Parts: sequence; C-alpha cells; structure tokens
Amino acid sequence: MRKFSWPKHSVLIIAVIATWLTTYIGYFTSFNMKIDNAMQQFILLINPLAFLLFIYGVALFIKKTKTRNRYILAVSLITSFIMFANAVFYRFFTDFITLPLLFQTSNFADLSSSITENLRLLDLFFFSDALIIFIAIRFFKQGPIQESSRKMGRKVYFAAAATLMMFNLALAEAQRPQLLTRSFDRELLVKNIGTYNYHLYDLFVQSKSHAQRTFADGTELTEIENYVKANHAQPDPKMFGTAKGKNVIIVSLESLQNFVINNNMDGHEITPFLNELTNDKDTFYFDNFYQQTGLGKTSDSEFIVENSLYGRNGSAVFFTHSGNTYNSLSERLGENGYATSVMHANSKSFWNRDIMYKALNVQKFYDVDSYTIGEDEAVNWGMKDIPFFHQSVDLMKDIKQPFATRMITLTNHHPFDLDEQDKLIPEYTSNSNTLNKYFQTVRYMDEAVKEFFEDLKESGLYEDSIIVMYGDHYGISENHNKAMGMYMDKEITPFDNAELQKVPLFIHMPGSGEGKQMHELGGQVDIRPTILHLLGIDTKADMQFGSDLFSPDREPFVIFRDGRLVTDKNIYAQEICYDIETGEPASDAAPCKPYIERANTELNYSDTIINGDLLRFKERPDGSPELNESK
Ligand code: GP9
Ligand code: MN
Repeated sequence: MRKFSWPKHSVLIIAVIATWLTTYIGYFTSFNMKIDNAMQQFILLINPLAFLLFIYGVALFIKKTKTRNRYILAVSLITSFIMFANAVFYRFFTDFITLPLLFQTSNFADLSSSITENLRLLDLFFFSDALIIFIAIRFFKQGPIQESSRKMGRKVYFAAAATLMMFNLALAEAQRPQLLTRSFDRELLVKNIGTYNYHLYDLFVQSKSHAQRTFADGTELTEIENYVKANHAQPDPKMFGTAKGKNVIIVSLESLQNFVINNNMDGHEITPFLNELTNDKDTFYFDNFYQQTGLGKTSDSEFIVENSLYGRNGSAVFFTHSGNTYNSLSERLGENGYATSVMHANSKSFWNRDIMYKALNVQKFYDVDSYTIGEDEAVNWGMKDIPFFHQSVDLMKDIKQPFATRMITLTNHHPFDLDEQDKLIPEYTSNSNTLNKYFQTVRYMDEAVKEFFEDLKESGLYEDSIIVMYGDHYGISENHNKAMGMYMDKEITPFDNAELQKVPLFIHMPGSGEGKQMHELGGQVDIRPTILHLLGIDTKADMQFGSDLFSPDREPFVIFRDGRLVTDKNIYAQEICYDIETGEPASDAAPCKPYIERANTELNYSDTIINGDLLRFKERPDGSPELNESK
C-alpha cells in the first residue's frame, strides 16, 4: 500500500500552497479591495492560510491514500467554487456573498437572470489549484510513513495552524479593534480574516439568529404590547400635524456630542451655526437628549431612529438581524405617500446597509455611487461633508415630494483628520490627539450644515421641509477621560461619562416661529414618534419604546444600551445611583431601583422582539400581516 510521506513532497502541501495562491491572486483579480498599508497587505497574504491548513489537514486523519486524495481534491473544488461564486457575485453586487443576501428572493432572481453575463473565461483560474492537485495526485509517487511519526507530525501541523490562526486574528484585531463583535463591513472581514473564515463567521452569525427566530411563535408579543401601550404618550394636540405634508430631512451628525454646543475651545466658537439654531425661532433644540447606541454605532442610531427599538448587546443588529420584519419609520412614511431614501457617500455594504435598508423598506439608497467625488473632496473616511451636502441637495431636487430622506455625514469621524484648508480653528492641546483634532472636525461639520441650509434655501425645498438633526453617538470615548477632564476642568467620573452621552437634537421647522430650547429628558428612541406626530401620523398601534418629545404626559426616562439610565432625578452608572443635581452618589439609592428593573425589562423586550423576529406576527392597522420583501 502506498503511504503518504509527510511532510515532504506531499499532495497536501501542494494543495495548501496552490489554493493559498489562487485565493490570494483572486483577491486582486476579482475584488476591488482598498489596501491602505503594508500591514494590511501582509494580513491579506496570510489570511487564507490557517483555514486551508485546517481543512486540508483533515486529510492527515484519512488512512487510505485514495480516499485521502479524493478528500483533498474535493476540498480544492469547494474552495475554488467559493472564490468563483464570490467573484461572480461581486461583479454584480460589489459585495461578498452573505447568507441573507442569497436568500432575499429579489436578489436571487436578479442574480440568476444575469449570471451568464457575469461569467468570465478567466474565472476558470479559480479552479487551477484543483487542476494542479489533480496532476500531483496522478503523477506524484507518495512514499509510506511510520504511524508514530504520523501522529507526531499531525500534532506539530495543527499546532502550527492554530498558531497561525491566532497570529492572523491578533493582527486583524490590531488593525481593526472589535472586528468580530461589530462586523463593520464584509470587505473588512474578508480583508482581515479571509474569505473562508468570513463565510464560517457569517454562517455562525446567521444560524444563531435563525435558531432564535425558529423557536419564537409570537406569544411573547402580547405581554410586550401591553407594556408598550401602557407607556404610550398621547401627542400634544398643539404640535400634532404641524408639519403635515412637509418633506422630512433627517441628518445624522457624525460623532457630535452636546458638550461642544454653545461652547468654546481656547476662545474659538466650535459650532457657530448650530449655536445660532439653538436660539432660532424656527428651531426646537433639545439639550437634555441622549444617544443610546451600542457596538453598532452609526448603524445602531439608524436602527433606533427607524424602529424605536434598541440595538443589540455585543453585536451590530444591522448585521445580525437584517432579515427581520420591522415597522420602520421609512415604512410608515412610505405608506403615507412619502418617497423614502437614505443618502450616505460610503460604500453601500458598510454596516450591511444595502441589505438592512430593504428590511426597513427604505425605497432608495443614494450610496457613494450616487456622488462624484472630485479632487480634494475626500478626507479621512471618504467624501467630505460639504460636497456631500451640496450634491445631496441636487439629488433631492429630483425626488418626488413629499420625500423623507436620512442623510449620514462622515467627516467628523475618528481619527478626525482634515485637510489643511478645512481647518477653521486651531487644534486643542492636551495629551489626546483625538480630542485635539475633534474640535476642528466638529467646526468643519458645522460649516457644512450651514452651507446645507443655504443650499436648501436656494433650491426652493427649504420652506416645504422640516430638518431633524441629531448626534449619532459619542466621538470621544472614555479612553480620553484625562484630556476631557482637562477641557472641562474637572475630574471625569462615571456620572460625567454618562452625561457626556448627551447628543444635540435639532428639530427645525421653517416658518413655525414657535422654536425654543427644550430641556425635556429624551433619547434617540423618541425620535420616531416625535417625527410621525409632527407629520400628523398616529403611532398608537406601533411597537415602539420611545415617546413623543413634545407630549405633555411622557415620562422623563432614558435607557442606555448597556443598562445605564437617566431620570429627572438620578443617573445610574457603574452600579452607583447618582444625584442628578449634585453629580454625587445619592444618599438614598432607592429611587434608582425601580428604574433599573424597568430598564432591564425594556431592553429584554426589545431583544425578544429582535431575536424572535416578532414583528412578523404583528398585524398591521388594516388587519393584514406584515409583509417583508425578504421573506
Ligand atoms: C460609515 C459611517 C461611520 O458608513 O456611518 O460609522 P461609525 O463608525 O460611526 O459607526
Ligand atoms: Mn457614526
């Protein structure tokens, strides 16, 4: 009997190398991935290897040469097919395959009708490793090896593969902290952990969600519905419908925290335009308003605004539950005759937006391809806010009215880089480079918003629109407490960290004349009902946790995704009940207790709805079940 002579001259080694190379070369020929530095290049090179060592390594347990060779050949065909399928898919969708995308019937129809058009002769290249392996098997003489050295070799082999995998993950984590918990973008995953591991990861994430969904039958819905009904706040009749029929423009202000509003940095005004708005007769400015996002950051804020539900703990709901049924703001507006869209000059797959927006029934996504990015018009993460706003107004002119669009800005994003000509104020000086530059990018964003308002006025859209603007999440994390403390001239406590989660909310209603500063305590979950009520759309039957910020009977209570909470009397953070007036631990912690429980209940309810995809069981106001394109 011919035996495998490990480690030299084996089919196994040839297979690993051949598939490794075809995969690596395929990355360049078939996908348009942005590689920023030598380290990323290196990660790309090594990322297929550990997986291939493992999967081909199973062959080491197969005694019969013939079976072993067949196994190796089968693996090479499967890996080739995965790369090939991704290449074809990418040509069509500029995206990597993900299970929910594959199962969205509309996508599948699109894909199958054009699959032949997307095939290229060169795609055969992906199978060249299989061919090489086949030749090796046919013409390679493999010598026998001892059983003892086989066992020893196996151990060394798998230890090496595991080490390589750890090494790869460590490099990926250094390049992109929290890559696996937050997901970010399929391209980032492929770039850092490789196509094959990415598919395993995708399979894991999707099957976890799928299993939870399977066991849900809608019985939990009644209890949650009762809770939601009991907490529903009736709209203020004076405000209800005051913006009826107007276009709605919702602007997500990247990383904007409230502490910069009406504030200075070394004598420089940080947000002159937004400051003006805080005293504007047509603007309601909420200065006691909190962000409620988790790891999903911008995408979580979008999720909260659309659904008045909380994001998920420990992962980005935009990735984990993009196949669910939702009663989104966009859907409700669509039903009420609005043309709904999102404008964001980034690649459509970032935060899985392209897929999630379908579940949210956003009718049109103006992604980076809808914009022309001229020279000097990109910095940091992509298109600068000023040209983004300019071109967005041009796009808006062509949308049928009334429209509702959500715009997502980008320039004021970590690491807060700017071109010289866009720096309108100097840097701050502290030990935190991040905070130092933050003031400058915020100042730039303020300028962008100012120009946006001017453009809207020029376009004639201004009078017929309301503009809602909110900070999506913090820009300065707790890692910069020392520098923040220096800026605020105090030591930052957990109480301050919670308060720093305040983001500004502006509701600008041209011609209203009623605008004022609002000190009502609220959070991002309150945006959906507030907007709908201003437009004269009722939300009584909606499964939502927020309540109208103008409603006289709403409860002052904000829950953070991590369980911290704020009431009109206390802040509960790091298991301490603080007095809101003094910022000191309260002498009596009892007032926090019922709220801690309430916060848990509400977060659990939100998770239950999302995990069980419960809204698919909810009847619409007209009695028909929810319809979702992706089902
Ligand atoms: C990316 C942008 C930023 O498209 O929304 O996301 P973030 O990192 O802030 O969550
Ligand atoms: Mn953001």
